[in-house]
Amino acid sequence: MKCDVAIVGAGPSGLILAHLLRQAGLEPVVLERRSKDYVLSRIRAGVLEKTTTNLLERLNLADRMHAEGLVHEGFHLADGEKLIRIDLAELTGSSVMVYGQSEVQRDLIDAIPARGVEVVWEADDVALHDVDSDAPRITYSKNGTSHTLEARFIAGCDGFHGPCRKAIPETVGVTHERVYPFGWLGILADVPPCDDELIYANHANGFALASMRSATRSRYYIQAPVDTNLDEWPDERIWDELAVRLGPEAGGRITRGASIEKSIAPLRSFVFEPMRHGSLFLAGDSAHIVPPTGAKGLNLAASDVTYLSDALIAWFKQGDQNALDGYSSRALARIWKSERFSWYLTSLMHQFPEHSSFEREMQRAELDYIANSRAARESIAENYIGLPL
Ligand code: FAS
Ligand code: PHB
Repeated sequence: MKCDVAIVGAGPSGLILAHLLRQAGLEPVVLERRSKDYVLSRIRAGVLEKTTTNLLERLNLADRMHAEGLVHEGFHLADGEKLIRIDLAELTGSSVMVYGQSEVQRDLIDAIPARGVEVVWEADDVALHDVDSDAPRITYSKNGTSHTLEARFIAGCDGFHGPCRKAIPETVGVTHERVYPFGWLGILADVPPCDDELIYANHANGFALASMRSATRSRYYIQAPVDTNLDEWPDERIWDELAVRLGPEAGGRITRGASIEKSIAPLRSFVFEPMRHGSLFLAGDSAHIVPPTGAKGLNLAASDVTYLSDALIAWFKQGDQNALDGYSSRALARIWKSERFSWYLTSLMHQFPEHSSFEREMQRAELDYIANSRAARESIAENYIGLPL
């Protein structure tokens, strides 16, 4: 089988890229290890920057998002005593969209048949070959039958654990990483949110986040050890802890109910460079990971594939090599600034085992400065809505 661009991974990176290339008349093929239902079942990001919503509008796939998504013009930082509102609208004139990644994936997947996007679900043993040549290929198996997919380019949209980053020789790639000494224990529950906006809380017990998926479905997180045994965290214990960590104002408004999903996710900052090797290009989590504190993961995937699709289309349509040659450095410039913001907010809002009373006082002073400085709030706001492409 032959195609223009072979895309490994049907997460947001892979599917948005596939739709963008197809919209330009190119022939991508997506190879996804999991089933469609499995991909749809994953609970992940919740906040979309204009970077992402603009892409869905460009693809004419934004109708349900505008109908069901929640436009948020602000969010709060909680310091254990009070809420500090970051007024996105007043500080930046912009906003973010609260619309779960699962819903983005559903919109992308539902459009596959009508748009003629080819996706091979449950593709096993994906292996890349000759990526540093002009004729790269991918071998894989499906239902026990072996296949070869020839393509002019390969897009590695296979997330942190996929094979594409590993296809770049260790002598070429450079990795930058910070693993945090804690994770996020998340729950999803069909109860109304405790506030109209998101609340990120710094508390002596640990970080907490009050988020949502709709006016009737809430998403909460608490900082917890990565090796936490979820059996030791029945719902009531999580609700009790959230009530303490979110502070007296918001904690008192929590509506309790049975969790419909409960999971623990590790936190790391990670960047791999370069994001290109020969005919292989990396996009999304295959090249970088951010702690979800800044709500950047999905949105960085969107900016990567904005740059990459523009460059691939320019190559196929005008033979322009420059945009492809500049892809890695252009994407990394935005990635590093988002890595910084995600690291900053994670460092500000979480309790670290190695912190002394001095570092804890630094966090309190930073929060007090933010509460009393428009300039500080404006900096946070412009990063949270997403820096320009
Ligand atoms: P993804 O990981 O989403 O997709 C990669 C795809 O490649 C997957 O479908 C995978 O099955 C497939 N794949 C992997 N190996 C393969 C192989 N060998 N062959 C074929 N296919 C293969 N971001 C936020 O902004 N906010 C959040 O709250 C948030 N929460 C998260 C929680 C968890 C548990 C995780 C893991 C991530 C979270 N993220 C969050 C980040 C997340 O949203 C990512 O940024 C986003 O999914 C990135 O999209 P992709 O780059 O497409 O990678
Ligand atoms: C979520 O709703 O899952 C969410 C929202 C904001 C974040 C992280 C996660 O920063």
